[in-house]
Amino acid sequence: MSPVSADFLPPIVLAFAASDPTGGAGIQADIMTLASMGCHPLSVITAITVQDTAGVEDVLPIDADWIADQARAVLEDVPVAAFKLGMLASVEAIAAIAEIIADYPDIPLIFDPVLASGRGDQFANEDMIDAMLELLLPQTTLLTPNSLEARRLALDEEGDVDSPDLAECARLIISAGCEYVLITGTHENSEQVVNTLYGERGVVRSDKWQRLSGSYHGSGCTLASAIAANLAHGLDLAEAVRDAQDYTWQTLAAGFRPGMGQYLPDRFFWAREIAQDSDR
Ligand code: PXL
Repeated sequence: MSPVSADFLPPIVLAFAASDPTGGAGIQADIMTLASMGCHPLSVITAITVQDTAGVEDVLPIDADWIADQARAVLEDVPVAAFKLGMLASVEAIAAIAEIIADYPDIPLIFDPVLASGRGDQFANEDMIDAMLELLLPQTTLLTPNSLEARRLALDEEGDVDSPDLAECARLIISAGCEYVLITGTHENSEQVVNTLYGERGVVRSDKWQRLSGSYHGSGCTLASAIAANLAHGLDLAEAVRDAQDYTWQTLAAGFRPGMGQYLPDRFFWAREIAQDSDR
């Protein structure tokens, strides 16, 4: 007997991101998070990286036409409830993706602006940042920078970066065209991690989380994908952000260290809890 009817469809999320062979970040993180949260992931690869759990050695950007072809093929076939953007490795890729998502203005877009890894590997140059601001921000429902990325994306009227204050960064980022920005506080020198969601009228919600002692790879990808999953399930934006932080914190608390470098989030922590319970 099948518990699901023949026409059942899980909510479907299309993620554009780069391959991370460690399974910590990138498209692998998106796929695991979306699947763990009951969504079906569509995945468009934007770049291939060479890395281990300690750092990135190389990045091969995928040709922009190939990115566009991957996306168009699935979009013409399958209904999508949310878009999620991760690492975009060239100006041409950013332009191609911006053109595609412009054809789907009603689909929410969660954009994690991956400018560098948590370990300091740089992924975006100034031209790419300009292209993100000009072509993608105006189409973004929610941008999810960490505080370092927020400071690089917050350009004042002269186009200069000069604000250390995160509320001011949020104001400048929203004036570049996105609806909401969630600035994560892992890199700030605070006892707890404070993540703040801003909208056009200022702070929407601010959540504090116990700071975990390990160094983690893939937390930002996990958080942005979890928000996309929640929006695809129909949650409103503030609730999607709150629940996704809770999920992400649990993946980190259950994190494991498979190699010599960073810890990886366990996106399936709940399945292991169930398996343990049934072994008892
Ligand atoms: O965590 C950001 C990130 C996203 N995507 C890929 C990465 C990283 C960080 O290293 O490698 C592919």
